Amino acid sequence: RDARMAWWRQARFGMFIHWGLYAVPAGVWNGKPVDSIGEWIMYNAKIPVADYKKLAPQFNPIQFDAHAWVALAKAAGVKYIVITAKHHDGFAMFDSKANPFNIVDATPFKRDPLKELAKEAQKQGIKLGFYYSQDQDWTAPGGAAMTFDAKHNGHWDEAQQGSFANYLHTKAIPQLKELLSNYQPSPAIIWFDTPTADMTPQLASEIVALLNQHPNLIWNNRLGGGYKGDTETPEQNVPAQGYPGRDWETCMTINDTWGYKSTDTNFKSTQELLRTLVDVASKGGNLLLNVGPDAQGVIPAAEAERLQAIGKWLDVNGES
Ligand code: FUL
Repeated sequence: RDARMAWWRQARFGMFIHWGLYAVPAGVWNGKPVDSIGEWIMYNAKIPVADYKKLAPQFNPIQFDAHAWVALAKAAGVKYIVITAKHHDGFAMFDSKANPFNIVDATPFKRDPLKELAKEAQKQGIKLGFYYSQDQDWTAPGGAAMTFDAKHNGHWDEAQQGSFANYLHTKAIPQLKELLSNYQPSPAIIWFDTPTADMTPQLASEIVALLNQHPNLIWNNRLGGGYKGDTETPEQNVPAQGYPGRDWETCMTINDTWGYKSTDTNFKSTQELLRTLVDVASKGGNLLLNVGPDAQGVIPAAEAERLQAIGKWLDVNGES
């Protein structure tokens, strides 16, 4: 385990990328701004599955440039990138044979950004990990939803009804297999998220059996089913004492959203971000700092500028 975690412990700084179909509405639905984080727009606006799926033909991020994204990450001084392969909306940002609701089959773009990023990451010498929402999937029958409002088990559309086990067996596990075997090099990290009670220990153990076939893989504490994973994942905060005896990584947004929102310009200053990075590092953790590229495939300038400024500071004051 120590050998497996060695690079990660030294890394200290990573770049999170939340990119998906939600970048198309960018926080606005039917002409009205939708409150809260951009990648939750389907949930917060209770968008029917069929309507949400209509976003796919509109998604054509022709300005996406894997080389530029990885070069920005390098300039920022991060040692790894974690990108959303599939968020809670169920849309796969990769070439998936397991499910047609993906960027290659359902959009005019037809390219696999994860493949392009894997190649660039290898070329430029940086690790790449995939975020995968294994539990919540709002467009797959049986995919879970959070139950803040308890109504229909958190769902709002008949099309979401179904068996969670069936969803796992027909979509989540097959897609995880694709992510673990179709990329060169294979991902360094799988970043799970928002486990619900649907993820029983038995079902989670099926995923763990798959993960165990990849001995160098690092995965976080959000699988569910009682599994602790390799890393603690405080969100939008730095724990006062860190996590003695555990590896941990604070994930944080630069503004207030993870997925792109056209109206969110509440960017933290470079100074504040640097203080957070130093605070995290001094307590023995990693900082996974998020950017939310837009529907054209561009990382917002205000975010890119801050990353570059952090990298400049690290060049002068950092260890490496
Ligand atoms: C949360 C998710 O629900 C957010 O959308 C985001 O991905 C964040 C990193 O984790 O729990």
